[in-house]
Amino acid sequence: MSSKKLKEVADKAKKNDFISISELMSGIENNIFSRKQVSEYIFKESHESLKIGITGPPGAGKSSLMNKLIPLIRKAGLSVGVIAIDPSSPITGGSFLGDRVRINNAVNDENVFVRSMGSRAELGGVTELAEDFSDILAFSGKDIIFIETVGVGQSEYSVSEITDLTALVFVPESGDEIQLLKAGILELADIFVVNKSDRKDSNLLVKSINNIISSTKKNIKKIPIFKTSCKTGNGLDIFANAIVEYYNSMKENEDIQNRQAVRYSRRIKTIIEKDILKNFWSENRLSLLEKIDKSSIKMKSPYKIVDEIKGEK
Ligand SMILES: Nc1nc2c(ncn2[C@@H]2O[C@H](COP(=O)(O)OP(=O)(O)OP(=O)(O)O)[C@@H](O)[C@H]2O)c(=O)[nH]1
Ligand SMILES: [Mg+2]
Repeated sequence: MSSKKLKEVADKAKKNDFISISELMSGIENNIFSRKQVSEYIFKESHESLKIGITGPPGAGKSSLMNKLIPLIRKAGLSVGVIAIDPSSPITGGSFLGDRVRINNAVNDENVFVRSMGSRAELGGVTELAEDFSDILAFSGKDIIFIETVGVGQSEYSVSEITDLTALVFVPESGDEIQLLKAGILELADIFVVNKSDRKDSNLLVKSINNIISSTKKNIKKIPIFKTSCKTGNGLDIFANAIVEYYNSMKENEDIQNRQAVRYSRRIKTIIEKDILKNFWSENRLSLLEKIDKSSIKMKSPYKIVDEIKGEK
């Protein structure tokens, strides 16, 4: 794609043109625009947003929560972007959130942009793509950007790497939360949300989360717990106000500033690693790898083959 075309698309995306925002995202996803080129246009102007990871067990109500928070955040005059990483969907690109993801409070609002992503991209690629998408949303002027991921093991870690804050959503009666908390995920949480608080045992859950927090070394007072119900609406305004407050104080929040610096250097490291690998695997080297068959296994140690491949240009 020509850089003239990219400039045109980027200029329009910056003015919040819906189609151009989508075009930039799909362009990166489908290798029509290079990440590097896009980054040159957008990077300097993608630092004003607050990026929040929303993660937790399947069905905890993450999408419902965002759906309810959006109008409240909009009332405070802020715009919203959502990236939902949908592990069950094999489809990447273009698709807007369907019924499954329950975000419909934003259909006619040009200051809300919602994008779902499949997770079929190569390992690590989903996080990288989500990070690029969130930069594009920031560039288009979105103030708050939510990134939803289902908390199944590894994904909490990756979402916390690309966001300013990570909210862990738990529900009473699921039983998963204690396991998750024990597994060290506590270290990643900046905010706890106990959703479905219309159900019984939600106070018990708040209590057990509090117990777990106080039995670890992490500074307890810094992790707030919000009790919400998307069914009755309880607690949603408090949570939404807290998000607006985080946004307003983002520039003075040292934790967030530090986290952004860590993110920046991690990103540089990833780019270097990818670049080196890409340059390494020339056609000739790949063909040596392809020649390996059953007989090679007994003949040569893998180290020997590595030397041979390295010796090739
Ligand atoms: N009772 C009750 N049900 C809720 C609440 N929040 C969400 N739900 C219901 O919980 C189910 C799952 O909600 P989702 O918002 O799709 O949950 P999710 O965490 O985004 O789910 P995945 O993306 O599939 O992991 C839906 O049937 C919602 O209607 C709540 O506060 N109370
Ligand atoms: Mg969801």
